Amino acid sequence: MLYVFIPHNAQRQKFYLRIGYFRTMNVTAIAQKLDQAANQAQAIAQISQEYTFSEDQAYEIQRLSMEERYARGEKFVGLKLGFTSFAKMEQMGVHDMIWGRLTNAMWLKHNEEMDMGQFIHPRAEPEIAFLLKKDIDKEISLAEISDYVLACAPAIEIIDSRFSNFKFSLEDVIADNCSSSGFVIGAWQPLPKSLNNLSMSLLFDQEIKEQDTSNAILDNPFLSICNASRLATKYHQPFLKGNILLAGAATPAVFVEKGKKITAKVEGLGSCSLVPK
Ligand code: OOG
Ligand code: MG
Repeated sequence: MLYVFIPHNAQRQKFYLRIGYFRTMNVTAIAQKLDQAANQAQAIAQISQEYTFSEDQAYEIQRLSMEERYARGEKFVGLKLGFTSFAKMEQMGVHDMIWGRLTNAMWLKHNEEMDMGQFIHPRAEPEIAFLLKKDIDKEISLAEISDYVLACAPAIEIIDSRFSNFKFSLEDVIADNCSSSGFVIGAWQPLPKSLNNLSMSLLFDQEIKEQDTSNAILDNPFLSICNASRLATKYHQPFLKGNILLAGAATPAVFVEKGKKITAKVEGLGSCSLVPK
């Protein structure tokens, strides 16, 4: 006769939790799950609730989840940085710069209608975008920026964490391609000598929801290009002529409201808008 001890519920839960820590993670399966969550606009539980995993593993999950998008025909168009301002780090409780990949399917047109049904709990951020005029294959310095960057523009990023309640660890959000889900870029402007001390604001209809200066982005938005060049090189991500970069939000992100036109304004660069429907 074999007796099997089945602990009562609470103990059993703890037991499985402990096994979870040692379970080997199937990065491809997790990447597919995240991709599906994004594609179907259905939130999922944080990966970190089930597994302990490293930043490098998180970037590998991100890379694999992008493969799913590319297989459906989406094209890589550039990079984004996240948590380049203290306002964003404080809002999300995450204190390290992160980077993600943008595709053509995320790129909305100025004044385009944004279908709320395609998002879980979208938030908007005021950003600055850059356009490359030359392939970047090394870490570049501030002095080299005008050799590599053609133009800049005001931008809105729409982030939409695939995790319930927009809650995540650093590794979770990296694996989730840094919550990337949409963006709009205003008219390209020639690169000024400095992008410091420019007022940046996010409006819903006429109401200013958030405002700060461009210095909130790494003290100097041009540093986002240096950082993106370093990260793209480190992770062997091609970052080429014609690609774009979103430098990271200058202010906390704001939940999008149906019917309220979103506008980002950057002093001297103009504005761009989206209409959530
Ligand atoms: C992560 C993305 C952060 C930014 O501009 O700082 C980001 C998130 O907050 O969900 O895009
Ligand atoms: Mg952003």
